[in-house]
Amino acid sequence: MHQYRSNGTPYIVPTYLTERDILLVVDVQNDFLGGGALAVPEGDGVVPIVNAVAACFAHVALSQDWHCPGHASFASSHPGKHPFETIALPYGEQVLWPDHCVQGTEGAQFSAALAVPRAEFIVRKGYRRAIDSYSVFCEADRSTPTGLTGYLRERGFVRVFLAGLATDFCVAWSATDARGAGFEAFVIEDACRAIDAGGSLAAAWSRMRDAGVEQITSRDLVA
Ligand code: VGL
Ligand code: ZN
Repeated sequence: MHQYRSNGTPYIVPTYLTERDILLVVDVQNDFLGGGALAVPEGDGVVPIVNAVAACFAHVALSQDWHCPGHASFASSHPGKHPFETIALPYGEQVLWPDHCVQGTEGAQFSAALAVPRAEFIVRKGYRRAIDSYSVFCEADRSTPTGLTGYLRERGFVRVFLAGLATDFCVAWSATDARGAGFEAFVIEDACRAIDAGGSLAAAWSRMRDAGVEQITSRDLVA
């Protein structure tokens, strides 16, 4: 079945899910939720939607932002720098963040309200001190793989559906990298929330559309 985006171009609605589809739940961790160190506006709103959508999938994987203390993406690691400023790192420009998702901390744990007990795989990322990783597939140096591509290929998945936080960073980078790795990619828009700093959300959707990422909603999946 075809439906049409607001600009008139068609996209294919996944009317049914198969054994070759996997839901990738991106970074639904306490630090990105209300009261967290890097709370995404209205981030908590994704949790019930993710829970409902996950029930439709035979296969679910989770990602977990998992930084070491003193990580290069933390403003606190760069004297005189403040969160949301940028800095030049060897691999390019890096946005600096408040300390967040530090390994083993409560902030790095998945939300207690996330109810996806069937998740089969957890990908951790951003654990190398000198390299950030928005993408669940490939770190910010654009060459260090997380291993997820190999996992998904070995399991025979064809379509990757993405939900979680944040739309304009980890979800967007993961979705475009999923396309680059040869998967079909669908972002479930209402199951995501954005940081949206300096136009980052519009820029992310533009990059995703250029990469062939499909934009759907949970209503396309949940009857
Ligand atoms: C994220 C900023 C820093 C995300 C992770 O999950 O979108 N954003 N680390
Ligand atoms: Zn991070």
